[in-house]
Amino acid sequence: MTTPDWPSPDDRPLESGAAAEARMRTLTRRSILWSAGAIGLSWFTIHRSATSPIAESDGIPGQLRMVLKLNEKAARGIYREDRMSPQFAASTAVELKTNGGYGLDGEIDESSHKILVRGLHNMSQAVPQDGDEPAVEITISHIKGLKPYTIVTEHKCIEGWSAVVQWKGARLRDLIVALGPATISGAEPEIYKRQNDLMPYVAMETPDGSYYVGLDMESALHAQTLLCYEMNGKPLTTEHGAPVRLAIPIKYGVKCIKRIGLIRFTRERPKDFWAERGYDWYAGL
Ligand SMILES: Nc1nc2c(c(=O)[nH]1)N[C@H]1C(S)=C(S)[C@@H](COP(=O)(O)O)O[C@H]1N2
Ligand SMILES: [Mo]
Repeated sequence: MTTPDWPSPDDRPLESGAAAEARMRTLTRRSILWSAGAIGLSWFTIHRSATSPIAESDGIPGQLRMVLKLNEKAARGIYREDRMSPQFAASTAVELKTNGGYGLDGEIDESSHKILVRGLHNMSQAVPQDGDEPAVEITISHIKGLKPYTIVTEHKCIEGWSAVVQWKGARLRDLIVALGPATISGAEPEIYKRQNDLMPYVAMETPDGSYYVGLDMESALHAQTLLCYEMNGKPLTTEHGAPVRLAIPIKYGVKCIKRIGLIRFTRERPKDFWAERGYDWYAGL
């Protein structure tokens, strides 16, 4: 098996918990200020409309249009792509109960485990698969060879419980940069410069295909989206998704697929186990 070339990972530092929280506070404060401004302007608008004629376009009075624009700006301020899920002190991490065992039957040997990858810009290293289209095969050592990150974040399950957990693993974005996903134009992928040209979705499945998630590319590239091999300072157990699982704290727990066996970059929105059972596909927090 040939090893894909690994360009140097993106070394932009992951924000510290304090820095992330400080920015969350700034964003919150900023949105409160925008909202206060918007409310003030609304009052002014209503007051003015009651007392004076106003220029209208599209049936929307001028000042009201301004208020709508301000509100949109406030909302976008909160949903910036680089917004961070809050991070916590390592001492607050607790044992995560196991939840959801789809796709985890039997034991898996970490050293021989292969993750199949499809939808790359360059598939020349693809290996034939029994009765299936060829795929590039990567191993856990490829993932462990990428720069490791540790984050302490809150895992939130749609069932209504949550727990602070410490995760260690590689950034999915670093793997995406290393592998080079297919592009819409067919040109070489430029992950940071031309994100809009990348396949808009990432699909992941367990080796047996019985659990599967779909991610939007923007969330897959998020700095806190990790391919994890350690939880709370210890190697992952089988029930928690060994040899490698996803931690994606900007989404609900359903997206944290355990025991990843396939990664695929795709133009179509991938199927998603819990979305097929009535939950929100995006599942963002
Ligand atoms: N392969 C697989 N991954 C999965 C699930 C599953 O059933 N199978 N359940 C999901 C759900 S709903 C949650 S809350 C988390 C739970 O992770 P844990 O068992 O490590 O607590 O895993 C997610 N990933
Ligand atoms: Mo969950």
